[in-house]
Amino acid sequence: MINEFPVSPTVKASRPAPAEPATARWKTADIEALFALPFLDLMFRAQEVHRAHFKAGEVQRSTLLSIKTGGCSEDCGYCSQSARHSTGLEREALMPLDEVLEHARAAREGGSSRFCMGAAWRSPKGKDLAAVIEMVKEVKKLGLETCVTLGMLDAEQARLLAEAGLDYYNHNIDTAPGFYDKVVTTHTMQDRLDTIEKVREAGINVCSGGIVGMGEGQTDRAGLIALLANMEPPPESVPINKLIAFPGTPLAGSNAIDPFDFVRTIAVARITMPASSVRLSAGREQMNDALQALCFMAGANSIFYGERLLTTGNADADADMRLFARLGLVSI
Ligand code: SAM
Ligand code: DTB
Ligand code: SF4
Repeated sequence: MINEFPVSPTVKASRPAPAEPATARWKTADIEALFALPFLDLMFRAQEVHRAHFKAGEVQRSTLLSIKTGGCSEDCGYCSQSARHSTGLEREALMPLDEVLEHARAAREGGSSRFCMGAAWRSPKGKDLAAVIEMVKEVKKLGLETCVTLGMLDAEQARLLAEAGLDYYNHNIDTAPGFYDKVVTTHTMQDRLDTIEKVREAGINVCSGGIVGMGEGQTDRAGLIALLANMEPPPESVPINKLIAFPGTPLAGSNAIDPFDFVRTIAVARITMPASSVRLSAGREQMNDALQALCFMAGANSIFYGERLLTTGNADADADMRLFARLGLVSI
């Protein structure tokens, strides 16, 4: 276990944030001011907001499964699954339904309440979407909530997923608008926002968040949170990922984010999106117990649980349950 991260200095945003409408609920500047608060003041405010909206100490668990790994056409700089990076990952076919259900049953037995299926697609093709729809229906029959992340959707695809009873669609905006094209060039932030709008219009809960530690500055982090918090309504679920620097990806050499800046990002998400679940997502395997405890203090009330994320390892499940017991956290 790595106990601490090397600390990178907080850099200035690469570009000025785009102009915000006067009516925006949260101005990037106000969010930057939250980031700039003394750490203990920020944590106190996050706790106040958290306790006004949620039972303190209750944490929801979701289990991830990669149902279609590798060979993706997109060039997202952080991602092990892009066919454009030499990460050594093999392209795999879509997982058969019975195998998916085996994983889902194991997730239910392990105590997860939601099962999230991820596919390395720019967007799903008709035949593939039909297969995923069967997965959603069958996983729901096990009594689990369902979430899928399949890339961009059109309105009809979103409607079909809603009809299948899908509970959540994950589509992260990943970073600030001004930083996005430094990380991804094969699609735009607007493409991401369009999909989120279609998911929302279809009546599916939105799961959208981002990644920190990609070389962005505090203003970029504020821009990411502002975009999420100003959505009408904000996403029901907000995953905050710490970059997993995967060998062979363009971002493999990124300096790790200062762990306190990671905690600050969680706290600012909690304050600006008081009614949303904030998920302490990728990167927990590299975090010690004390840092994770700070993330829960900052208002994280959801985790990915189980031995794997998509292509990388996750924190040990038994160690998670020991940590929950030591901290008096309760799974919901
Ligand atoms: N292809 C779909 C898409 O891009 O939305 C779904 C799968 S994609 C792997 C889902 C999310 O995983 C990304 O939006 C990103 O936030 C997160 N992710 C991918 N690689 C990551 C990494 N190395 N570290 C942290 N988060 C990562
Ligand atoms: C999210 O925000 N994080 C998850 C899930 N949504 C799909 C994915 C994390 C992926 C981490 C790198 C990997 O395992 O490939
Ligand atoms: Fe493809 Fe999604 Fe990875 Fe981007 S993040 S390369 S779209 S799997």
